[in-house]
Formats: sequence, C-alpha cells, structure tokens
Amino acid sequence: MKEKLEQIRQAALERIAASDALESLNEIRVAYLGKKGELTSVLKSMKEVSAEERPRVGQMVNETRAVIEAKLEETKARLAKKAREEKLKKEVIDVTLPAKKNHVGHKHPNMIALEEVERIFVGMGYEVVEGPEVEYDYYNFEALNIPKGHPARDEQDTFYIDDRILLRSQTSPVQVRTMEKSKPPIRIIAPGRVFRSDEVDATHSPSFHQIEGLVIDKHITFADLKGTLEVFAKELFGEDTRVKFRPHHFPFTEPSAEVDVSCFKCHGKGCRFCKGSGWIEILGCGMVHPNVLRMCNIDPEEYSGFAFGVGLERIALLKYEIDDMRLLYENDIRFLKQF
Ligand code: 2NL
Repeated sequence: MKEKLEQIRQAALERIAASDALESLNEIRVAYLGKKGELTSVLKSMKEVSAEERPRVGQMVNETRAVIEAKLEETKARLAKKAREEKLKKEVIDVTLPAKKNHVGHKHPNMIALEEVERIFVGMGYEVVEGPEVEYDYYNFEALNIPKGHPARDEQDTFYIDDRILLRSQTSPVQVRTMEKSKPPIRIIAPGRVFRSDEVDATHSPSFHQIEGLVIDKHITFADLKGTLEVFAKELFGEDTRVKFRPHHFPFTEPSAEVDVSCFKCHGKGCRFCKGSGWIEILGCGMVHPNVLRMCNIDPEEYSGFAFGVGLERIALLKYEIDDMRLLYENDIRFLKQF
C-alpha cells in the first residue's frame, strides 16, 4: 500500500511539473483527487487493510493528497502569473508613438463664396431656389427668348441628351419655372451647376456654377436693379466699392448691361489684378424682356422685373485671388485649407 501511494505521488508530481497550461492541471486534479481518481480508489480499498494498520495508511493517503493539492495550487498560481505577464507584454501600448491625426475636410472656396452671396440676398428678402441640372430645351432657351437658330445658342452651346433635353447652360430655367407657378411679387436667387461646351483652361470649364437673381413686381425699374447690385457689390467687395453699368445685349433682358466693380486691390488706380483698367467685370444683368414675361403668363403691362447672372467661380477666384480656375476642381486639401 505504501509503495502504491508513493507511486501515485511520484506520477502526479511529475505530471504537474510537466504541465504548462491551467486546463491540464484541472485534468490532473480529476485524475488523482477526483471521485473516480486514483487516490480515491486507494481509500476505497481500505477495507482490505488490517484494523491496526488503517490509521497509518489513512494518514499516508491524507498526506499524499495534501502534497498533490499543494503542488497543484502552487503550479496553478505560477502558470496564472506567467499568463498574465505574457498578456501584459503583448498588449503593451507605446505612449511615445505620435497620435493618429484626425483629418478634417475644408469648405470649398465656391461654397464660402456662395454662402456669402446667399447671406447678402437673403438679407434683402430674397428666397434661394434650386432646380434640375438636366433641363428641357424649352426652359433653357425657348422661354428665355432664344428660339432655335438664335445666335445666342452658339455662345451657350451645351450638352444635349436628345433634341428636347439638355444640360442647362444657365440657372435661368429655375426662374422660368418659378414665374410659371407663382404670382409676383417674386424675389429669388437661383444658384447651381451649369454646363457649357467649353475647353478647359485657366478661366473656362465645361461645368461651373452660376447664381442668377430675379425680381418681379409692379413698378420695378432699372434704378432698383442698380441700387440692388450696388448694395451687393459693396457688401461683397467692401464699402468703398463703386459700380459701373456698361450697355450690353442679352436676348432675355432689355435693356441689358454688364457690371464692373472698382478694383478692390488698387481702388481704381490700375494694377496687375485689374489689368491696369481699375475695373473688374463681375456680372450681367438687365430688365426682364417682355417676351419672357409673356411666356411665363405674367402681363408685362402690369409687371416688370430685373434679372442678373453671376459666375460663382469668378467671384471665388477674385475674392481669394486665385489665378487658375482648375485649382477649384482638383480638391487638393492643401489648396482648400488656405481659404
Ligand atoms: C450672363 C449673365 C444673366 C439673366 C442672366 C435672366 C433670367 C430670366 C429672365 C431674364 Cl428668367 N434674365 N437671367 C439676365 C441677365 C444676365 O446672366 O452673362 N449671362 C449670359
């Protein structure tokens, strides 16, 4: 019996010493100390031991159990400590590494300029209206007094989907739609993307943005147009800005004009920026042509109005002194961040 216990102890301790995982320790505990374990089966065979030997053998069994138990606990603690240390080593955080940068985007100069223009006109009681970029020939040309064969169709050559549908060459169709469905007074600005069949260079792109304005009411005169655009120019380029109206021709307005502002760099003296003239052209405008009013079911005998159109990119290039329009379309964050 004694040899048997000694053998069990030896084997158990060897297996414990060889184990390198907490799970195998548990298996060893079951195999030796469990209900069906080897030590328990020795206890069960105690009835074969003589009465006088029984206390001594019992004590030996208890001692063996205690030794195995102690070794198991000790090994368990050692393995747990080792596992914790390995985990800590693996999960180490290098606090000296530079932090990840959170790259934030930037508002596009077009958008900054658009919001500025919208702020000015909304302040004068205008509403901002948008409309489709794919339009009917009717809204883009016919309703604006540009019938088929009119030379203005060449100046505003655009992209045709078919012979009735095209990419709008101006945002005027938005105003035509507004006039069709609402009664004067009308005070709106229509910003948005427009298209022209132009080659890309420093000042042209086949897709750019326009902001058009329209006012229709009783007794609207050219004086209202002049006053409005003067306020706009002063707000946008500074209080000391002067405006100049040059006669021009548009099929959809009569009379028509182009508007120059005094150069905000040299204040009219002439510099590189205004190419020596002291003036910078910013927009086209005029009194809405009676034919356009009639096609939108507005009686030109009762109502009159003015309209204007300004290129958004042109405003952005001027305001931020950018010399190549293509920079506005590259979306290079190093460029965008400067504004
Ligand atoms: C330019 C400047 C302009 C208009 C746009 C307009 C719109 C309606 C009626 C009459 Cl619905 N006019 N818009 C007027 C004058 C100038 O844009 O250089 N365009 C080619």
